[in-house]
Amino acid sequence: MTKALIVIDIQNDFCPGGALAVAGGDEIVPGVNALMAEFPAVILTQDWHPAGHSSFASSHDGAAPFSMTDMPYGPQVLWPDHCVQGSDGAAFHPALDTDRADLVIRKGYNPAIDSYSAFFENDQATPTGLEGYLRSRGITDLTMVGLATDFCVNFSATDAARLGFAVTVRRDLCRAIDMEGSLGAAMEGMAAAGVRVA
Ligand code: VGL
Ligand code: ZN
Repeated sequence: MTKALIVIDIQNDFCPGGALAVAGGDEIVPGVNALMAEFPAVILTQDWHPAGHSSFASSHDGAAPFSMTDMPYGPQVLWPDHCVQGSDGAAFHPALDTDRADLVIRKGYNPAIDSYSAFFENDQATPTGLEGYLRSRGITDLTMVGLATDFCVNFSATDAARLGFAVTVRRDLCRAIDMEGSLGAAMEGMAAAGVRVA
């Protein structure tokens, strides 16, 4: 058994003061840094959108942030502009220990498709390459922490479980957006997919 810690999207825009701030997002940083010491492999994900990304409400005439739209691949929440490539908001939280990371995997760079999951874009078909990386290193067990519990952590954890990895989500080291019941739905979805929520 080889295990890895997957640290999801601990970036300035998801922390208080950021463009898509998650309440208490910064509180988890010390605990995440400490947990890295227990893992032989540490992987960071980074939400990384081009300006004018199709998941931004500002790219859709008259659309309000947090409203829904229909994309060719299915329903999609329209977000405030966030994590624009190279911006301060896209940078990792300054206190996050990024030096420990073996790999930083960026996602959401395709202008036409959002990517919550670290494994597949939101069309649930286009791979990011993370699965191949983990398998070629012989990694079978994943622990996930980060932001946001109900979006990127949820999609990453359920995809990983479906791919056959043993997945644990450390709920104490995650924080949620929780819009319109999204946290409850995420907890149910993760349980149904066989994710262990600790
Ligand atoms: C995320 C919404 C949009 C996340 C990323 O990291 O959970 N949520 N982009
Ligand atoms: Zn995003």
